[in-house]
Amino acid sequence: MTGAGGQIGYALLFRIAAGAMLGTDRPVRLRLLEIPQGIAAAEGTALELQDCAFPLLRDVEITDDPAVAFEGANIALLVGARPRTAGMERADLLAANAGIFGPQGAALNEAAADDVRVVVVGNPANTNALIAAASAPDIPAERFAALTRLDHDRALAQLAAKLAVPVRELRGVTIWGNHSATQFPDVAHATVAGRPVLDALAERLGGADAAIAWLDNEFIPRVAKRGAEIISVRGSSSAASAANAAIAHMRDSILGTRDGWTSAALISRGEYGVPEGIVSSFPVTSDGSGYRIVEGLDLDARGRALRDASIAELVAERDAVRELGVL
Ligand code: NAX
Repeated sequence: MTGAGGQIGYALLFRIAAGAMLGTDRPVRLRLLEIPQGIAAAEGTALELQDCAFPLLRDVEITDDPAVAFEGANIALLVGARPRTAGMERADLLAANAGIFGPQGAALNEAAADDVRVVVVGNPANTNALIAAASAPDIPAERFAALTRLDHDRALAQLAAKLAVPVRELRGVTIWGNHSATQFPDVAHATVAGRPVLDALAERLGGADAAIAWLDNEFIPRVAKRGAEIISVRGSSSAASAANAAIAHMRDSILGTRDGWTSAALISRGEYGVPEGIVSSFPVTSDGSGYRIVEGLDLDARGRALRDASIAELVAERDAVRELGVL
């Protein structure tokens, strides 16, 4: 795990060590990668991990060397990233993160286990995942994902609240596109207790037009901008919910998805007309061997337009990174 001294790291490590990601029968060895300024925070977390006396936790190693961190790694959680600071242009942000995710991808390529699975949490997550995958030519590209499970879970929670149903009754929600405010949370195929969500919303809100208006004016912007809402209320960005989503992403990749599909950002091979080579969020399932894109869903004109706006942003990020000579 990279960025282990940060706030998501603090929310992630204890749950992983307790067995929340791989099950309570699988021992865990943690390798924590930090930059030199973050090492002390990671060391403090390691002391607390020790004090929990987790039965599954075999070993914690802290390093600032990616080659050491990724040696033999089966799972890589790439959380640490360079945040946007005042006055920083998008190109600067992409360049700074390319300087992190390029070398980390190369180190994974050299050192990780043959079965390594990688999820990128650090933002801009989709393009960071693209850079890491491009820097790891020997690792199949489908083993790299960017985290959009938090967006997926936010969408489920908003729908469940509106319909006054338990989250477990919902299926078939999809996040398309970028992990950013342009993402498209799509409920066109979603069901609640087996019935179309659109019908249930229309019934509850007084008609199909009212349902579409709620989706367009409240649901989509609320989910897409939930990160900013958390920052404004909490004073800092999502940490425990992001950690929970990273655990759910990896758990479902390894143990398999149940209850239909979830969302993750994977490298497009042209599915749904998404340009090849872009890391976009899609509907995905896993039988335990890793995520695969669910194909064959219809997207209506409205859905396609919303999704295409996010894809355009991803293409622009990819092009900006190409201009930097990174890809
Ligand atoms: P923090 O700033 O608390 O922690 C980040 C840690 O990463 C720091 O300890 C820093 O020293 C370390 N780091 C920086 N560069 C590194 C490198 N090259 N190698 C190893 N470690 C390095 O941020 P936190 O709140 O933990 O968020 C981490 C990342 O997650 C951010 O990029 C954030 O934007 C992103 N998020 C992504 C989400 C998603 O759903 N994909 C949601 C939550 C979060 O916003």
